[in-house]
Amino acid sequence: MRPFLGFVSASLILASCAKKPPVTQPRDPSATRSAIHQVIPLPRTVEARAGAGFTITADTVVAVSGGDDRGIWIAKYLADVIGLAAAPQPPRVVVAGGSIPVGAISLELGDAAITGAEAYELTVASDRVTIRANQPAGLFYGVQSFRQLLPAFVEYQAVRPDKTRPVVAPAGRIVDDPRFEWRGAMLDVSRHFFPVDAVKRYIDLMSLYKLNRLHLHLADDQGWRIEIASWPNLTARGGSTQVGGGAGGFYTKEQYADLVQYAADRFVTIVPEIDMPGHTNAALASYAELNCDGVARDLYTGTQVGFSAFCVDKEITYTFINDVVREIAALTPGPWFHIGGDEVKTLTPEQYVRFVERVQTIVQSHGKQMVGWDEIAPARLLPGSVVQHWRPKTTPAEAVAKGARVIMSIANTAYLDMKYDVTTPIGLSWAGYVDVNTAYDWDPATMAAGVGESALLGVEAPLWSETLATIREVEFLAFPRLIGIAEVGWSRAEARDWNAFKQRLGAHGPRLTALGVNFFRSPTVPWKY
Ligand code: TNX
Repeated sequence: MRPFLGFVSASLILASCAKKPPVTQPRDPSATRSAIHQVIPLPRTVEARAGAGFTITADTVVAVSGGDDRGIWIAKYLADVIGLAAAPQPPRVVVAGGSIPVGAISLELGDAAITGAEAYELTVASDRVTIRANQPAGLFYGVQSFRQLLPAFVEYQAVRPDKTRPVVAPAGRIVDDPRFEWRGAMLDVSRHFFPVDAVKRYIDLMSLYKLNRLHLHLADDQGWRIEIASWPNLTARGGSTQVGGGAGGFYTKEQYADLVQYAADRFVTIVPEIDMPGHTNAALASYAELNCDGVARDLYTGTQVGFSAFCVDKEITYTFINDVVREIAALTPGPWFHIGGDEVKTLTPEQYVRFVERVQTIVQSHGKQMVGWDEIAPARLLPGSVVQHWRPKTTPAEAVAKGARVIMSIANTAYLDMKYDVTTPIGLSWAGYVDVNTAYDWDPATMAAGVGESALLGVEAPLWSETLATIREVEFLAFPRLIGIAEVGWSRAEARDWNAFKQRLGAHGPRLTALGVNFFRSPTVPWKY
């Protein structure tokens, strides 16, 4: 009821200013007002308030206070998001000394009532927007929620053709924090290689929905994708092709470091994965000595799995792994190193477990915590090690009993490379079809026996790239399902509901379109245009 009364009073205010040109009146005020109820992921509390919202004009500034360099960076990020939507130049960023200018969008670090490293409070009134958080990550997420209150046309990079529509955020207040600390996406850059700019775009889209981990699957049978100075053939040969025989590619150390920084600026931690002991044909093709028979393998451009494995009883294998982990760890400020460990079909269980335990020691010796696919559960896991659960019908409960924490990525709910339905032209279907509803409507705490809330680090949506050659194809499978998974990771299970989510998701259609995202317009979602 309040929003409706608010709309009436806003109209009266506009009517009383009748001398002003009518161009400041939104064409569809109800749509603007409802934006606060369409934020994704669903915030902890949302309150629409009566009265006019906040209008961005040529005089609007973004003010930072209590902030450090990160606060200023976030303020500039917001100014860039608003861009030219309301004026011939983006809003000015000012560092507020004591007083915050009237009409400012004010980013305030410290003194937030809601605690938590990623928590924030957002208040929109007609004379001011206040985003308050105790940590920079919270400010950034407050900015992402505020962004979603603005009209979708703000997202266009170009100067907008219709300058008669004001840029208004509806009045209200959001107080918010996440359910899980790990809200991830995984991108397989091995089966097909994706250049730095494509990965940056993925990071941009992830951060709009408050995802905070990007797991990069950097090595598999078809390609080795990161420069290792001590073993240069890994990229020279192992990075030279991909599925289908294309040119492949790899990240230089500088490019990887640039990606890490780009992600960190957006509060996304990169989790590098070198899959081993299986899924290693690219390395086995690059160095003969890593094979038990001393013969280098041919490069591989097909899509079979399970045929390759390191020679786990040879010492050079561990010299190699130590060099690789050391070089990647040195470029990776995040605390995790993912060792893969999936689908090993050519080793005995004893060989496999011995290998995982030894590699775990190497990973920890370089200051990182080991993450592995759920096959690692039988190994002796050290404190801090993490299991990524992907196989339907199994449970990593034995790892939980040993103190490990779990990331939920079950293939028949969270795999973005599964087709939506029988008509989807790309993707796989070995785990079944995963429509938007299936990707959204699950609770991580009830998916595997013996893995409850306290055992969960969070959720992650992997995207394997056997069938994906371009970022357009990546987007088609990731969106909108990744948005659903983002909400699974952020929002309380009891507050989530598919029927409500699909309405909110539908309202994001124009925003995704403005961003140029090649998303699947699932017929199960009532898309707005
Ligand atoms: C299984 S999930 C794999 C990958 C494939 C994927 C395709 C996992 C740990 N291993 O090697 O790319 O299926 O969906």
